[in-house]
Amino acid sequence: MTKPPLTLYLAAPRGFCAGVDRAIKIVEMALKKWGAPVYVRHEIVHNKFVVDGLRDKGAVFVEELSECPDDRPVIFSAHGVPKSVPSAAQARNMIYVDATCPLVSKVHIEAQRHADAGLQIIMIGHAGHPETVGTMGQLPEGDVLLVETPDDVAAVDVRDETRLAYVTQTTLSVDDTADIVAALQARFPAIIGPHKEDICYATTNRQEAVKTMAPKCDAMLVVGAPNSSNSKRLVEVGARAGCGYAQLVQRADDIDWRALEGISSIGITAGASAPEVLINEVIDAFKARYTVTSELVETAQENVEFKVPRVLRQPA
Ligand code: 10G
Ligand code: SF4
Repeated sequence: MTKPPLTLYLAAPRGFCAGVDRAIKIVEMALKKWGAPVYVRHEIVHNKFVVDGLRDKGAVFVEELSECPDDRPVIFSAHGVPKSVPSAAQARNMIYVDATCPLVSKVHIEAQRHADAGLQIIMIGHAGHPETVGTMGQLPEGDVLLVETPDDVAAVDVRDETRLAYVTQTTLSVDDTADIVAALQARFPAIIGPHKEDICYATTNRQEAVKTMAPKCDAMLVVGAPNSSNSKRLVEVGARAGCGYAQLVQRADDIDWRALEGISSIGITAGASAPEVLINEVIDAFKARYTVTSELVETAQENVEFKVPRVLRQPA
């Protein structure tokens, strides 16, 4: 049987960002330096394949520091942690390595700096997401106000309208965040913030590539996990940019071939925590069913790299 033709658009940039790359390296190097088991507080990045692979090498994933023994090293995930977490590790004399992405740490420092200047902070983020919990946890409980939508901005109850600053999660939708920032600036003209928001280069670039790719595609797949905020935003961005079918898949097994019947083009991208091997698996699944012509949709080139912490660069 001859295979039907299919144009496969591949977004670039896609997949691993510099913060994810560094966080995974930190766990691998910690395992080499200290041997197994090394504990990791929260999924190092939101990807089951990555987590399972590290577990096989001896990493033990837990949600809370209280689940770790005192005498084994612990790593904090790339999403960041409240200040109380390293403090508790210190109090227990534990060896810990913070794999928080430097771009998230930058937001933590920003929040602290605003608070030191006497400003009350409003965070734009998703309630309960570990990055939001970590950033809000840089300051005492209740000090940081959270808004998720422009409606939340209308309802927020601030201490002093003239002494406010905002910070954001790094993986939000660029467009939705612009609306929330505009609502904040309209209600609180004196509010201080970053140049635009704290959304990182990787989030911005992946969303931009999807915006360019989506209108060309009959359908679009985002390789990523259901708990991956940045991956879910890519699905939304694709749908909003005009792609009639945009779906998150963890790997090739998740593809709903029925839903794709009759397509002549497919767009593929991946969230910042999805490894390239899973993207290739998805591409190969299309190649098995279609005569594929591939086209790269490249809207930016990335060359960001972050160093691992010094403790891992030194011999044990
Ligand atoms: O997109 P989220 O924040 O859910 O995380 P992820 O692990 O899927 O991707 C990498 C992004 C971070 C580590 C948060 S800055
Ligand atoms: Fe860092 Fe951005 Fe990657 Fe988050 S998504 S780990 S902020 S580079």
